[in-house]
Amino acid sequence: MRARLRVRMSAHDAHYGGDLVDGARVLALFGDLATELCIRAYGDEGLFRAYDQVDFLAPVRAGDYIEAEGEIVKWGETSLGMRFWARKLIAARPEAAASAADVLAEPIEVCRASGTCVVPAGEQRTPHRPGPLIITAAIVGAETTRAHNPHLPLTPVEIGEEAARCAAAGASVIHLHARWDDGRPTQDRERFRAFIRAIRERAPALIIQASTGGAIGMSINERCQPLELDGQDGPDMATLNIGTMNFGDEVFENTFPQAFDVAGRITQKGIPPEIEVYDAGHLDNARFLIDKGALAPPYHFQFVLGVRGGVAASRRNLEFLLGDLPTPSTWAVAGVGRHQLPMAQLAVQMGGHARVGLEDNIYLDKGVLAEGSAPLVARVVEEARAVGREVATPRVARDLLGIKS
Ligand code: KMH
Ligand code: ZN
Repeated sequence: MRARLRVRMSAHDAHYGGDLVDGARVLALFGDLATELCIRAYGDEGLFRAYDQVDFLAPVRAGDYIEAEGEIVKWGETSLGMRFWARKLIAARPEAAASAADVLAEPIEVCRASGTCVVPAGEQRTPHRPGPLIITAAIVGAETTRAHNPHLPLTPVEIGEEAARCAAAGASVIHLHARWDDGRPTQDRERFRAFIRAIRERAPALIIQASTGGAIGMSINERCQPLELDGQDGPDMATLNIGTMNFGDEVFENTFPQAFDVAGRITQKGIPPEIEVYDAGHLDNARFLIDKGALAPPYHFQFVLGVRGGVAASRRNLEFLLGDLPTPSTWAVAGVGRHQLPMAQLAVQMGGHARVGLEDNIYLDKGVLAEGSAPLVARVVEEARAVGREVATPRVARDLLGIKS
């Protein structure tokens, strides 16, 4: 949760020689942001208890335009951890002329701080605390190879054990593709059956989300084979891809007739689709399917950000996409490559859900291969703890995603 203010420092604010504004004036802006965040979070102004850090980084003068922002970074029972920053966007230039000012090409950071506010339990009127976090582990995918990462699971036993490790680490959903033992991608129905059985033997509560995207170049019938499995062998949910796009050097084909076809097959099975969004226009495509009655609420979106051919993985792009989300929806983010953990962190902070795993990223840290997807799941759990967010069990995730069984 974020708040923003933009103000012009006036001659009244100048306190020191050279029209210098005192630091307390910027802290007053942070105080107003803290108050807004408390109101947004709990419907009450709350109290600023303490700053744990304040850095004044550049001078502020009368005539400067200052933009200040704050965000909640930790949710406690009654306390809210917050961070603040202020940037100069326009600088007065009295040396050029009494009324001269410059729009700065690069804003200058003038102050940074963090602190804690308190809203007593009895005064929390409208709690907007983010709910439990669903962590999806995309453990295999169709593109990653053993040459990329030797920990990629390929056989039913390896898939089952990897899914169980992810469950133990905190994942509630497994996003599942299938592979042959030699690593070739397949959507073969019987191979999926073997994978699903191997997972359910070891971690029966996990939600299994079958891919209907498969690998580039597969036909829709080929891709949809996991939807032919029923009961204990069938998936709990399935992905729905709704836009044709460049996918690296290839083309991932999902024409409108194909998207309607797959949406129909998923809906007929009585399981919820996860709508995959790789590009800004895909939300409009989703809305088209909704308007035509092919999808029913509540909707669940996965923003797969950072595919070459789709929208880049950035906070700005995520905020833009969220601004156009159909209601009611839940949403998750899957950042690709080095964006995976930063985007997961963002989703955790912003109240969304997160997908991590070797399908989208092979590294745990820069230059350090992840020893499977479970260590990546564990990182997201750490992040959830750091912001005070609960991690959803598979049972809770089933309710949030509208899975019937
Ligand atoms: N393998 C990608 C081309 C999905 O799982 O639904 C598509 C994909 C999407 O992974
Ligand atoms: Zn996938």
